[in-house]
Amino acid sequence: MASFFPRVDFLFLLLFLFFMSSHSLRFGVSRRRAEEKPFIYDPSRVTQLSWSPRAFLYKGFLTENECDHLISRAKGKLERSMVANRQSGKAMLNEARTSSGYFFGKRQDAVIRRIERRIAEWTFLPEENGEGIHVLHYGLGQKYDTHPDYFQDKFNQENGGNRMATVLMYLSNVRKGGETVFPYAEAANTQPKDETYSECARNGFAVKPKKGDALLFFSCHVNATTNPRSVHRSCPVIEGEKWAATRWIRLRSYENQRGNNIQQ
Ligand code: PD2
Ligand code: ZN
Repeated sequence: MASFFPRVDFLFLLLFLFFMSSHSLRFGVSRRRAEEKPFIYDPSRVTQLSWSPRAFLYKGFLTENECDHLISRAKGKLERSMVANRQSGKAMLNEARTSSGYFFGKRQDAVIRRIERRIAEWTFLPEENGEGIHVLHYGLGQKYDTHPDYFQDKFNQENGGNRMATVLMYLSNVRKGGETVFPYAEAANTQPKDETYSECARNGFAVKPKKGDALLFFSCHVNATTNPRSVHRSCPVIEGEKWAATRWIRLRSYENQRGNNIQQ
């Protein structure tokens, strides 16, 4: 009888361990751990789209959960997007841009920190040069007409210099429309397009939004002068809605002396 009790204890311990491991699987602990694995750049997922402007697409750059996290943290805080005035740099309402948006602070939470680090690892551009991630929402018919991401005024370049590159992350799929189009890209009219592209995307190099994908393009040449071929537009959403997030990267360190709330 005396030797029976230790064996019961042992069986109980085994049952306990089994319960704990299935419990953590069920509640996503191991899935969360998997997502926190260090980012390993996978060149097979990156396509070079154009040399002028330099533009690249990374398939599956963000996980589904990361996309949903950015959307849920921005929802409820969105404000109508503004456009910087060319001369004064003042942010103003403009019918050319009808989306709404929300700026996160840099390193605002653990998921955002992880994404900011991943962007620096992919682009080889310093994390400190990045602005806070900006979430954008486009409802039906909403768009952003052709514009550059670089500034033409002096005021918006005081902190960190001009915007040299943009990482645009698509946080949702869009049933129709919502393409990002580069009308003056060197590859503009060689891209084959079928009827799944909207009318707005017919002229220019077009990228269709796909949840998790990230588009990197450079607004400046390697000598830091601005590249007018980098201008682009976001086509009106025709069916569904579009969520995206931008990370604008400056020529120099951008560490928030004036806040991150620059709108263009
Ligand atoms: O939402 C887009 O596709 C997009 C594309 C290019 C947005 C912006 N630029 C922007 O907000 O500057
Ligand atoms: Zn833009």
